[in-house]
Amino acid sequence: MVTSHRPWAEPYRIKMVELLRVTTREDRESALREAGWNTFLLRSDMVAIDLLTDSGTNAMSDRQWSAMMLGDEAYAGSASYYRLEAAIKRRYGYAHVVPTHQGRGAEHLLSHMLVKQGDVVPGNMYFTTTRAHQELAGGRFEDVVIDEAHDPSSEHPFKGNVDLAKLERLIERVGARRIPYVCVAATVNMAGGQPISLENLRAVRALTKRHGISVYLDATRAMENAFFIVEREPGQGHRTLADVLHEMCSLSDGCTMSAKKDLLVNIGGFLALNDATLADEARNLGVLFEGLHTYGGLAGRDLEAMAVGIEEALDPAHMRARIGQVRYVADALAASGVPIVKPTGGHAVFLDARAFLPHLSQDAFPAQALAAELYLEGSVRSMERGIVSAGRDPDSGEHRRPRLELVRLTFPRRVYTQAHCDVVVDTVQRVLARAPQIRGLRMVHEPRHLRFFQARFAPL
Ligand code: PLI
Repeated sequence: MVTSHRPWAEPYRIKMVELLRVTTREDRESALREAGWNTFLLRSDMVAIDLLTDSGTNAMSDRQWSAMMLGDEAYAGSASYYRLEAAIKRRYGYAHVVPTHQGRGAEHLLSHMLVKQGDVVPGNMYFTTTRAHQELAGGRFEDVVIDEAHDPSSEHPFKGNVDLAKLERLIERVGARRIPYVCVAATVNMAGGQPISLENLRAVRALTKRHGISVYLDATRAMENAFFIVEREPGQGHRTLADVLHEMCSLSDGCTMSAKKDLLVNIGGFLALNDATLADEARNLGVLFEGLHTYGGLAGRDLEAMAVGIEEALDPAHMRARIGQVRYVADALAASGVPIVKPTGGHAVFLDARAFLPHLSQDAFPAQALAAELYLEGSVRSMERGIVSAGRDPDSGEHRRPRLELVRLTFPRRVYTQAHCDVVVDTVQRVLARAPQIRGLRMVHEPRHLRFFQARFAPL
């Protein structure tokens, strides 16, 4: 803690700044038109406060930047790989580490190895790239998260928990042989960055073990999940983040990881596993899709930055400030009557677009329209997490219709100041004040894969 009188303050000071461009409303109207009302298609130099994602948008420390100078750029056997491997083994505890260019690289390797045509992969709510790779490998995702996760007003402290009865019924229905593994995300991004409890993770492990089913963790924001366990779970308050993280990983057979989140870097990921045969296969497949197993599509310097990031991210002062900033914005919004997902998760504040724009049906893409309005109003970039992100059902071809129709304000780590946060709150409040006048959108271009990234819209 920086001072003893506050729960948190940024445990760093700023050594270099990146200047922002000031735009007019006319500039933003024309930028949004060019972007087809999709915030993913905006040029970032037209955005002042970029809350699109916390992925790869973190500010690295002076220690990470200096570690990059030690990057060993050897094609094979890079010393940087061995330093990263040691850091991952120490903190995550898995036996084998295969670096990948980012999280979806690890998801690709895992799905390719384990998912066969007709398989079912249960998970605590879907994530876009994770499910896409399961489907690409011939599998089908089945949601086994607790019902509270789909209810933005539920204050359940662990909305990322797996519904054990749903999982058990699924195993009975399709048979354990059709389930290559259970995919457990910590935290659950699409539910609002909601954590899973240690107790639930232990129960998932026990249940799947009885049926001989593996568990793979999506550890992308597992350190943030560990923070919530220490903060909220009975009997866990005395433990360190590192200790809890280690136990979470010990309850799985491996993990996929997007280091672009928890690990405070701009690029990187890994697949970690305990099974030696599977690890050999992953290293081999990695050569095809990522790069040799000691660099995985990354530069040696990227591996160094990740290794340092692991230790910095486990510092409790870092995590208090990180989660504290997200809560600061969420609490200010909630206090002024803005409908948000509760409780506030780790990486983002999620606006409930259905409640924000009750006059728009889901076919008018309310969350997409709200994200566009936030940009027009205050040069704040956010992301749709609703019907557009959910995509189409591969069997019926119809839109999937998630109950959650959300706009995500995602906070990059160590990037924005409290004044920026105040601008965000002010922007959302202004849009809320004119919400009844906001019109919906229609989709005029729909890409086949992960459509939310590149879809284009026009006002109704
Ligand atoms: O963007 P990648 O390929 O490094 O990672 C994919 C990925 C996997 N799991 C989870 C929980 C994620 O949140 C995730 C990526 N998330 C992004 C890009 C986001 O904006 O949330």
